[in-house]
Amino acid sequence: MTTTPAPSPFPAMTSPGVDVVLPCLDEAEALPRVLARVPPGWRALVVDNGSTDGSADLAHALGATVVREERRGFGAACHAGLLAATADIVCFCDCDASLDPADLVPFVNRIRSGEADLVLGRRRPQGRGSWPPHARAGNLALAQLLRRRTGLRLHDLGPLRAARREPLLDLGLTDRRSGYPLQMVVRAAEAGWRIAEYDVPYHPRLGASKVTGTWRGTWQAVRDMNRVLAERPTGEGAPR
Ligand SMILES: Nc1nc2c(ncn2[C@@H]2O[C@H](COP(=O)(O)OP(=O)(O)OP(=O)(O)O)[C@@H](O)[C@H]2O)c(=O)[nH]1
Ligand SMILES: [Mg+2]
Repeated sequence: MTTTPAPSPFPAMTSPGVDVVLPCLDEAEALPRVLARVPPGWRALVVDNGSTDGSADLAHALGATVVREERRGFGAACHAGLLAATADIVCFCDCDASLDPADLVPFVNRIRSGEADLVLGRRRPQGRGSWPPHARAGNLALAQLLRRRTGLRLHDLGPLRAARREPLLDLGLTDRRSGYPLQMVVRAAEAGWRIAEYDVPYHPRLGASKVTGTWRGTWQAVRDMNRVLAERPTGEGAPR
């Protein structure tokens, strides 16, 4: 960074901890690898979304805090984790080993230093199969629509991210499916948050694909995202 950042518009932080929300639907294969990569001292909050493969018990046995969310949906799981979090800084990371929770360390440093209010990981595919072409193209188109709507120049709307808990709650996010990450960015941008992007490696997931690798999942995600982009600005999330 070469410029002096504007001061954070939010109140000073009170707790030094970090909670990492890990939405989880049948990710027993990936959980050991993911949890082993959570930085020391941070709390892993695995939000079990009705798994039938023993993910919840495994996460508990591996030392994670397990939150149960019966309502299906990526957003439902992420939001349950946000509500269960208590640390000043909350991170989000998929639980399929496609992303590395350790990559969140610089994100958190940037939030903590007050240089950014929301930090997003720009996914950089590693090897074949980590990010199918249709998903990559869809994501790029979405980033362009986002630019038109908010003026934000982002390359990705990836799930690896960090922000402060209370301001995040103040955004009043309502989407509980695939539109959740997009709604977070749209509302944060409209509330004047400083949003930063970091390159992060993106690996082929462990376990069976549920969204990106299936037509049904992709179609539903596109519909959810379009609904978010059609929303009128709410005025929520502005600094108190
Ligand atoms: N799809 C989906 N994922 C959920 C749900 N609840 C929690 N998750 C978790 O959310 C994270 C992201 O979902 P993924 O299935 O990896 O979605 P994706 O990365 O777009 O696509 P694939 O990796 O190809 O399946 C994973 O850790 C899932 O286990 C849910 O109801 N639906
Ligand atoms: Mg995935």
